[in-house]
Amino acid sequence: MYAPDANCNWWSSMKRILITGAIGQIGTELTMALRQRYGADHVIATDIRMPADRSFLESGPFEFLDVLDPHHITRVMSIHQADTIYHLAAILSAVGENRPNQAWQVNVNGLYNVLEAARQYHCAVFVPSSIGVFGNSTPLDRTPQVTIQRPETMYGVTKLAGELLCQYYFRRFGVDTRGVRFPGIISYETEPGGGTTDYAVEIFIEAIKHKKYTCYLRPDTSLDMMYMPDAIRAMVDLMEADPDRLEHRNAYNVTAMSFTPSELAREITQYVPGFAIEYQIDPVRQAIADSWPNSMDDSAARTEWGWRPEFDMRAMTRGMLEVLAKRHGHTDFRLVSR
Ligand code: AKB
Repeated sequence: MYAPDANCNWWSSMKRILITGAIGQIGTELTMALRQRYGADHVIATDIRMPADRSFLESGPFEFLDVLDPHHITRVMSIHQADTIYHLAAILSAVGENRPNQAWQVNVNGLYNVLEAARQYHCAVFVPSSIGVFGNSTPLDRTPQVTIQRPETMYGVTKLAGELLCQYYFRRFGVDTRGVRFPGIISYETEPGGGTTDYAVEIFIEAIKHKKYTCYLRPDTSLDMMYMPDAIRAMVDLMEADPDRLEHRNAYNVTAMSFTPSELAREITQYVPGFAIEYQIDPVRQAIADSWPNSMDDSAARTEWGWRPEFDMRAMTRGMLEVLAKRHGHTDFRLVSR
């Protein structure tokens, strides 16, 4: 967990952070991490759904908030006097292809409402972008920080529009906007919903439950990925970074590992003997994955705010399986130490 540190005490005594989309895959864990770091009362979790988990609800303030309603955003912000927003409410890539209109509404109009509120209330804003901002005309190996961005999905179009909108609010109005281009995020707490990289979470759950998994991507599809503890650290470190050093603030390439479904399956087999993967390709998600980088160059993030991932595929696989095995009551689960 991302613990409090002595240097942030003065800062946390002032900070009031609002998180949108707090019940989603990233939001659930970010909320708990920020509450631990800055104090429970300083972190206001919001979503359009009520949390199913009681302990989440009891861990600090929660507000129902629809980012499509601008007055609702400003009301909640003024009640809680927020000075920082982590804006996580978004529609992911596969759902976005099914519901392009909703993806535009939430990912662009929702972000616009949040940026407007941030301008009025002098808030800093973190917005996650994605590997989805790249497309087939982008160099897909060691994808540079600054390169061709012609995404072919509605998700990519909205995320790229989001990067530009954030940069516009920074330059035009001085809103302290910052963001990263996240790869697939792997976590055991809350499942992702509607993404192209979701297989890298599903595979662990199915390996523990049934020792087999049917993957919707080809075995040789290489994509960037990141374990949740690194993703949380990326967000917090970027928001605490010295603003004078941030040249590419909207948004930084960040990655931790890059692998294919067959490489991940081989790694899981080291811990779950007999695990079997088969493939039933979903043409929509395969086309999306094919248009995304095989691996990104994240040197700008490393240079400008000290980004360093801690988990590679091996450490992440072990962490995922240890927790999920325990959760599903596999006391005899064979964890082979290597
Ligand atoms: C998705 O697959 O849509 C997301 C992403 C990479 O932005 N996980």
